[in-house]
Amino acid sequence: VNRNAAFIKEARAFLSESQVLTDPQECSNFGSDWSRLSGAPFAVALPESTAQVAALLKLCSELKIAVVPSGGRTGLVGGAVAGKDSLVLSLARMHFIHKINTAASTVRVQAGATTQAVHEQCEPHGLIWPIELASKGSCQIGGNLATNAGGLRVIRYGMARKWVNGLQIVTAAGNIIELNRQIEKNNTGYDLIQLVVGSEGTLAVITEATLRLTTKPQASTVFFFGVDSIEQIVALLSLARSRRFPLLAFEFFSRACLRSVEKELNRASRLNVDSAFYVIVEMECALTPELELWTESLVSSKIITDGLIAHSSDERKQVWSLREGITESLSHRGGIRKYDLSLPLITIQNTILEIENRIKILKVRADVFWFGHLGDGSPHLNIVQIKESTREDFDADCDRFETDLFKILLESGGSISAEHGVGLLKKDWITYSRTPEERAWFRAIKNAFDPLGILNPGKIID
Ligand code: 2HG
Ligand code: ZN
Repeated sequence: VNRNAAFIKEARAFLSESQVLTDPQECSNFGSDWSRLSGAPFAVALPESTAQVAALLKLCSELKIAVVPSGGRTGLVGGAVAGKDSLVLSLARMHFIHKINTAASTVRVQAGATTQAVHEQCEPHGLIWPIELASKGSCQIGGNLATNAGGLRVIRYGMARKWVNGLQIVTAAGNIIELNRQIEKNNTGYDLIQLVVGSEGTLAVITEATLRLTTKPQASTVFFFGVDSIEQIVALLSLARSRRFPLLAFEFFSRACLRSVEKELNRASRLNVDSAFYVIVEMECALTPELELWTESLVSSKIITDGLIAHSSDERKQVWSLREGITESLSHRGGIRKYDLSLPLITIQNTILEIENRIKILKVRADVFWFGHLGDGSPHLNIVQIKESTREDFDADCDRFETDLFKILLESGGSISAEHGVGLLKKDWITYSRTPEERAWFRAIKNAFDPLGILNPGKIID
């Protein structure tokens, strides 16, 4: 407590009044993310320059204060949740975006720029930073990189780590380090940029990044299909891939997800046949008569139950809004557990069936929602409390189920987290995805970067 008071006094010597927040309501906002956990830091700092970030970290090192680096806080595993005696270091005021370097096809941005603002900056140049997230209006580049964000275009472009050339970081001790400011090639030993990317704020604070850009697809076609089973979705994936155009997206959701979006957000599907699952395929090519014939052949060969091609940009938006609205539509219903599974595609159907069976056998009193990135082998499973169940029963049911779920993942060669990271919520299960040797390296690396253990303590591993 004395340390906290000392921090506030000293921080106010180099930050303005509005850059250090201590109001409990504001602290709890900044200390929480989109996961079911919430936090209550003692203060929030809003630096406006890298020098101020460095000064803050120096001070926190001296006083041994835990620091939770903070972006748009749209994460789902509690990675940005801040404990009682910690400081939230928000990058929100550092959102400058430099001019696009068209020759290099890169852009230098401060960590607090929102993903959407970066997209908008690139648009007039025919370039994209290809990380496409439903939360792009709120999430920030620093957070995208710190969590190695995935999203809706991973099948085409990979995750965020592929789209960064340089990072400016501030270490726990308060030193500013440039990791490959703007050159393309730098084959000089360990790749520290890639170590920091995905480290969830446990190794350093990202203050700036040089993002790698690519050209906007020349054309794309959006298909919306109804299908009866996961098996058919995988068959459809094979067929879509053999069209020899790159897939920009291959997303799925269950009937229950569609109902939820229809009911909660007033959106509607234009398919006529009611199906167990729906699939959005976006192909990087213009619509041709051949593709229309292909869609018809999918119906006649019973791979799909129904299908349509989005012809106008409104229709495309309408199809995508069904998928993008799922998380929001499920968010006001009481208890919710979110699982972000990564599975080998060859056995994905059996594993999903096994998980469904387990939910039944364990009599989990909840509604079940499957959706997400089937083309990447990464379905999301959301389990939502029903009215007939109390919060206590729901939590107890889920806790029992979780233990079995993660065992199933281990046995199937999957991962407990595909794209959402580990944070606090998946930490207890990391042994299912990482060996003892890997975890020992994690600790050694953490110790090398942050010997006092002040950066986002308790996240990923203890
Ligand atoms: C998505 O793919 C996000 O829409 C959110 O990763 C997933 O809410 C979820 O479980
Ligand atoms: Zn996702």
